[in-house]
This record gives sequence, structure tokens and C-alpha cells, in this order.
Amino acid sequence: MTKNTQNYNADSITVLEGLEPVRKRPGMYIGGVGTKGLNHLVYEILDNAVDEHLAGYCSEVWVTLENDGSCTVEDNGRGLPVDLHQKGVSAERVIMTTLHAGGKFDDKAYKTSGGLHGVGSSVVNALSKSMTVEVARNGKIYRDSYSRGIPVTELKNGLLPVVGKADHTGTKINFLPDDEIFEKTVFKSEWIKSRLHETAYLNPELTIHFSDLRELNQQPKAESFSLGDDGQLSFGLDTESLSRSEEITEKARTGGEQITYHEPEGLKAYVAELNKGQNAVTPIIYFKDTAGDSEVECCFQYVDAFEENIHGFCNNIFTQEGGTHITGFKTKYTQLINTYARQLGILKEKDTNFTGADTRNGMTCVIAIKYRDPIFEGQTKTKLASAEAAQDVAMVTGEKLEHYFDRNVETVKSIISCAEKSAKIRKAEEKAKTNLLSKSRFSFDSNGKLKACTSKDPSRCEIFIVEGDSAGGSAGTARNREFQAILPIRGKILNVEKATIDKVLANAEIKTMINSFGCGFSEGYGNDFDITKLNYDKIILMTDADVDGSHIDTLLLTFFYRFMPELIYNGHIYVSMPPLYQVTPKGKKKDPIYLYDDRELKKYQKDHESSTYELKRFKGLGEMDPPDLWATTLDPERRVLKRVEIEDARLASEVTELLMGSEVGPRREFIYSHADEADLDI
Ligand code: 1YM
Repeated sequence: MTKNTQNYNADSITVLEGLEPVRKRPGMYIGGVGTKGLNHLVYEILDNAVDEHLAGYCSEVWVTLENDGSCTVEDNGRGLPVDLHQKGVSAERVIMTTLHAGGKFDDKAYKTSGGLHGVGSSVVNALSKSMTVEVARNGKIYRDSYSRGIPVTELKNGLLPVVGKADHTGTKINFLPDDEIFEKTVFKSEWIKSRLHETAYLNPELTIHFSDLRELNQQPKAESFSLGDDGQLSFGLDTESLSRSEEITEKARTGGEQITYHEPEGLKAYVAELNKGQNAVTPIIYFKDTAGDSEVECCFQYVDAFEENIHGFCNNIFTQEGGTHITGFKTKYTQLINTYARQLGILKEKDTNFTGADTRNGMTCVIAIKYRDPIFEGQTKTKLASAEAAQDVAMVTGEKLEHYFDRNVETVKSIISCAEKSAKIRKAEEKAKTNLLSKSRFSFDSNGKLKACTSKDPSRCEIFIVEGDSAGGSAGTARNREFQAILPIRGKILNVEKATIDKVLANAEIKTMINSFGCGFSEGYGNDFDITKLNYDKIILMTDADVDGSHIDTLLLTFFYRFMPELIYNGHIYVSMPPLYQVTPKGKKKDPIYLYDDRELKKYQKDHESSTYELKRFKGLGEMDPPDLWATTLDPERRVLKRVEIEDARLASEVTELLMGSEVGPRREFIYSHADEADLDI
């Protein structure tokens, strides 16, 4: 960063509004009132100190979690300005009590700050039961204090009281989060420490001192025992958690945990940390330069893995949703690797280029840019939208990496071999997929098992997935050929929860289903699912009413849920309900009666003398002759179908787990009990 030569003065503060909106809608400013929002208060104050570091005036920051539940952040910067502002009070007052008060809004006092564009300290003030600000400046120490954003210190001629002499400069802010605002007021040190460490990696010339002076009872329980944000114990006191809690007690007794974060190696150390314990395939590659309005810093290394792991930052803000800086890097990087691959003769003229994803196979990368007035968008406002950032990053990446790669050809070759591995897998997958997907609607399956229907009107057509060849045979005879297709499947289909994608796509039954439905599927490498191409309005699972049958239903539902969830969401999946019993009244010529479960049978037996009817139990669909099958399971006028519905994806995935569990009982119970809740299509 170039040193900010523009001196701050009280006049350059833009006063926009008071603090009431912050207390009314805290979530708007800090993202929530749980532990995340609470910790955010620390980051807001910290960001101001880091800004002062970026401006070139501050080298050390102290963050202390005090035993009274408050937090102190101190820096050795210039100290907040305390001179008289045009409003007639100390500039410090204006900064701490006014939203959008900050030199940062003035072009001349430009900063590449993170945080909330300088509104941070006033927001924290508004949400604190008490706050004390101490400024060391002009050889003096000034002190101001607030309660819930309202000043409690009396000013003399608008100026802050002097409480001592100073041989240094800096700002010290202590604040106690307001328990009227926050659901939880205990800071979570694990998160804060991780943020401080990240800040140290991004600012290699900054030293951050962390202390946790809280007694054990001030530590969030969650830290010692559970994984949740809610502070609830999520598992019992096992030996490991006991020893951790003892460790914390020990720390409290000896004056708390103290850690100093200083990472002079910066991003290189960050990438090394991210890759810890993995096999490195390349050295750590680092470059930094400016282009346009941006300062671009990038560091990466390949490891023996199949994922890419890219972290982006803009002005020290972690851009969780990515953005233009990441896109700029990726675009340039893909070009570069392809160019080298051709120059080195690894890609021949006839070969297609590596995809971007191929070139980043195994890459761990941190890209940090400093950009003036960045624009963020996205759900959590963590996606960089500024278009010029893409060009700037691409420019720096192109120049710096070309220089590096020209001198380190072995490294380029290692990277290209990672890309080759990725391309090989990708091509194999693409091939499997092309072989599989039907090119035209109503194509026949490869092994000829599908008994297609004659109608080509999907809104009328139904497909029955039938367990076993013999039931398939009966259904084939019993059906209405015009609009009912039959697809017999043999035995248990593959459990897609436990199989790799290539196994799934190689499975004959699954292949046949995908081919017959005609709508593609979504999974892994892209989404080819297109519901408008679906050949059938109803996909009906027709399995025996026994444990094996419900297991097959479960496997099929899991496949639909994972590969074609829209079929479930749009109500295309049904389970047929074949009867268990047939009762034929003796004597008069009467049609047989079908009973669907034991409850119905009991009721019938109660109402009828056993000598008046003949009872038959169906052992399976295969036992029914075609007329029975038509009457009970196929005929739209008489059959009972139950539609499979899924409330939402979260629930569905829990249920899928339940369904795929090893116990058969709960699964069977689920399918039938939920089928009962579903709409009946009688
Ligand atoms: C513990 C938190 O806020 N330090 C700090 C803040 C500021 C300055 C120095 C400062 C800036 C300038 C001139 C300038 C300021 N912050 C704001 C606002 N530490 C902490 N240290 N003189 C002093 O920008 O030119 C305004 S000044 F508004 F962002 F909060």
C-alpha cells in the first residue's frame, strides 16, 4: 500500500444519520444477533485498526477478551482524531455516534478498508451496553464513554477530557455487547483467533496479540464440548472433552490464553498452512504487482488431490462467493496453461484445450487484492462485482506467471500433468454420459426390456417400474398398451448412495431408466436434467408389499432423489399399492374383493362368516394373473396410487439417510406411513 499522505481532519467527516436504525435492526448491520453477529463486533473494530495499518501508521494490534465479558481492541496508530468537528464536538464523538461517519467516504481520505466502510465503530457503540474510547495523541490520553451509543462523558467546549499523559499514539476501544440485543454475549474465541490469524497472513507486517482473560465460566460451553453455534452440549463428557476443559481451566488460572499472530511470509505461509499434511506437487508460487486501480497478490501450490481450493479476498474481506478478481485469475490462468501445454508439445494440434477446471485440479490458491471502492453483491455481499478488478488481476497474473513459468519449466510440466489427469477423468465421464443419454425421445432401451406404450403424448403416459421378470410379464399382458409402459427390473438396483458416479452410470437398470424417461439427470459434472423432455407423466414403482419390495422402492427413490429430484418435487413419482388379499364371496356370482392390508382383512373377517367366502393371499405381484393385476394395480379407475412427496431437500436428505440405513423396519415403516400421508390418486 502506498502511504496515505492525506491527513485526516475533523471537517472531512460526512455525517449522515444517527444510531437508532442500528438498534432497531441490528441484523442489517452485523448479520445477526447470535454468536456470529457478536463476534462481528470484534471484527468491525479490528478492521479500523487494520485500516490504520494499511494507511501506514500502525504495526501492532492487541485484542483482549476481558473477564467481565467485554472486549478491548487497541492499536498503535495515530489515534482517532479528537479535534473539534464542525458539529461543535470532538471528531471522536462524531465518529462514534454517527452512521457513515468516516474519512473513507471522502475521496481524498481514500482507504481500501474492509469493514463496513467506516461505519463499524459507531455500529459497535450502538450495540454495546457500555463502550470506552481512549485516544493517545498529542502527548495526551483522551477518554470518552458511552452507554448503548449515548455519550455519558461530559465535554468541555466540545472537547474530550484529558485523563493522562502519553508517550505513544494509538486508539483503545473497550466495549461490552448489549445483552438486550444479543441472544448470546459470550465471544467464541476459536472463531476470533482464526480471523486474527487470517488477518495476520493477509497483512505480513502487522503483529496481532490475542489474550483471553476470561475465567472458565465465561468460556462458551460450546468451545469445550460441542460443534454447534448454540452452546448446547452435543455429546457427552468423553475423555477428550474433559481434558480440553481442564486445559482451559488451567489457562484461566494462569492468566488466560495468549497468542501472537505474526506471519512475515504472508500468503506463502497461508498456502503452506492450507496444504499442511498433503503431498505437494509443485513449489509454492507467489507474485504481487499493481495494475490499474488494483494491487494484486496471489499465491498457489498444487497438491496430490482432485479438488481446487481457491480463497479470494478484497481489501482483507474474504469473498466467500468469489467474484471478478477470481474470474480474472481463472480466465488468464487457463489460457496460460493451454499455451504452455501446446508450446511444450504436450497438447498436440488435434487435441482440445484443457478446461479451466482441468488446469486447477489439485490447486490451493489465495488471491488477495486491494481495490479502491469495491462493489460487493450476492446473497451475503461477499462477491466482488467490480468489473475492472477482473482485467487488473488478469493482467498481473499474465505478466508475472509468464515470467515465472519461463524460468521454471519443470513446475509448468507438473501442473500440466495434473491437468492431464483431470482431463482424462473428465473425458471418460463425458463418454459414459454420451453413450448413455438418449438422443431422441422415446428411444428404446439398450437391452430391449422396456415395453413401450404407443401414445407419444407424455401427459397421458405412465411407466411402471416392476420388480421381477414374472410380474413384468403379467403387467406387460395386463396393461393398456396405449399409454402404459412397463419396465421390469431384476432384483435390487444399485444403491447410488454408496456407488461412484461411473458405477451408477454403468448400471444396466439405471441406464435403462434414464434412457426411458428421456429427461437426462443432474449430478456431478453439470446438470443435463430437462423436465420438459420427460416422456411420462407418472413414474410408478410397482414392487411387492414385502420387505424386499420396500427395499427396492427405497433404492429407486434414492436414485430419483439424487439424480432427478425434480421428478419428486413435481409429483411425477408414485408407489402402487397392490392388495395383499383377494376375497371371493361364495354362491352368488360376485366380483372378487381386494383387501390391501391385514387391518382390512380383519375387518372383513369380523363382518363375514368364514364359510361365505374364499380367501387368497397374494405372495407377490408375480402370483397375480393379468386380470387381477389390471383390476388391482394398473386400471386407473380402480387402482390405488400414492404420490411420493418431499417437503424440502433438507428433510429429504435426512430421510434418504434413514431409508438407506441398515435397519429394514424403519424404512418400510417410512415408505408406507408416508405414502399414507400423500395424495391418493384413485
Ligand atoms: C481500535 C480501533 O479505530 N484506529 C484508528 C481509526 C482512525 C484513525 C486512526 C485515523 C484515521 C485518519 C486520520 C484518516 C479513524 N477511523 C475513522 C473511522 N482503532 C481505530 N486509528 N487520523 C486517524 O483516515 O485520515 C476515522 S479516523 F471513521 F473510520 F472510524
